[in-house]
Amino acid sequence: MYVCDNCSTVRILKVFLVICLSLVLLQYLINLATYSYVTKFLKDDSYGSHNRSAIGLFFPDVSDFFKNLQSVQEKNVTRSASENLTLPSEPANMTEIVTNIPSGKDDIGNLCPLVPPTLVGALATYKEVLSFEEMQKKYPELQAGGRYKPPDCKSRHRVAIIVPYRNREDQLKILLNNLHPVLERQQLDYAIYITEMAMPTTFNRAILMNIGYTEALKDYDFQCFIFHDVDLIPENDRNLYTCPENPRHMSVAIDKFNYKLPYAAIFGGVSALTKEHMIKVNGFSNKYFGWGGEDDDMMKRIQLSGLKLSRAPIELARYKMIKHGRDKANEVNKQRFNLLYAASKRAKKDGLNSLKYEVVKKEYKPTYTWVYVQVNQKEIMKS
Ligand code: UDH
Ligand code: MN
Repeated sequence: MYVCDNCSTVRILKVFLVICLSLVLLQYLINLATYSYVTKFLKDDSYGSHNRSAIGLFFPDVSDFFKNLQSVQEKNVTRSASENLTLPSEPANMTEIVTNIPSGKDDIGNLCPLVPPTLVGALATYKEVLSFEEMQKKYPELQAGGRYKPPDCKSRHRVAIIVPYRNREDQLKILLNNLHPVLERQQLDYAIYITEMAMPTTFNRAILMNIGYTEALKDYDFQCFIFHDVDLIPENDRNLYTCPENPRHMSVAIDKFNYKLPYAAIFGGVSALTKEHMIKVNGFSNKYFGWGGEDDDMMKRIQLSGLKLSRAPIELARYKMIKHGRDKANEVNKQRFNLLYAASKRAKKDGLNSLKYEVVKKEYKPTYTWVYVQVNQKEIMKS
């Protein structure tokens, strides 16, 4: 009978081999599951399909998938001359920076300079919460509704800042106190709109941005719209609140995300679109009730309509996010992946052209315009 002298070593080797094979199999299954989830999410998305071929058939590597996604994404990013501008010596390319030169020959001579002369660059942000009365005293140059125009020249940019809002009064006060001086130094013809929705409806950031856009246009011929989270405080006034040729993502570097983009295709936080862009993409989807997805949906609309993504330069586009937890009426939207999956199909009929809401109050307060609305979630989700 054959006697094995090395039986224990062979047994150990066998066990080792079985463990290795199981680990490889497990990793394969996990990758496969994650991969099918990610591709489902990007199914009707051009860079999704573009990258599928780059992935190995048997061991799909999800991290490679994301790397490829990012590189394709970056090719789509345009940096305009104005966005790379170093101040004050290098004047920007006029066609890029100008949101809209006011019409009429008389105005041309008195246009504000291409590069606002009083910008200071990196800012120390104000953390204290001033009362609205204190703010009114601090910014007496503001007109009703939080409106401003440079006193000595004709602004090149008519900009509405739209802030979707609910139950964050201290954050709102901090934002206003930081934003007004920046926008004034940028010599903008601007107003700040705070759009709020009545309880108990689940919060819907995107519909509030569509409503802000619509209500601002009823007041003035704004050309450029900056959609702005209430908790993001700009750290550099050279991050211009203007609209370039393509939709621009502005909150590129946020302290909460270690001043890096959390993912390549992000469009949330602060973003800039012209009136023409908004019409072309049919605004935001109205159907995202709860947290998440609405900015990714807009990203799809931008791609779909042939526009490119422009990003503000990372050195300037720096923001502090005021610390906050998850709000009760803004629970994570569990429907968001289903909505995103069909985003391209919905874009033409769900947006500005299907927007329904009721204005409960519209008040031109000393430091901002307040638009308080009621929306009908059931009706919106049905249509
Ligand atoms: N908001 C309110 N009140 C609420 C909920 C939201 O005012 O109860 C507004 C506010 O402007 C806020 C914005 O909606 O800044 C976004 O909500 P959030 O600050 O709770 O979102 P969060 O900071 O998201 O978690 C940051 C972007 C994460 C990546 C985007 C994923 N697609
Ligand atoms: Mn936030």
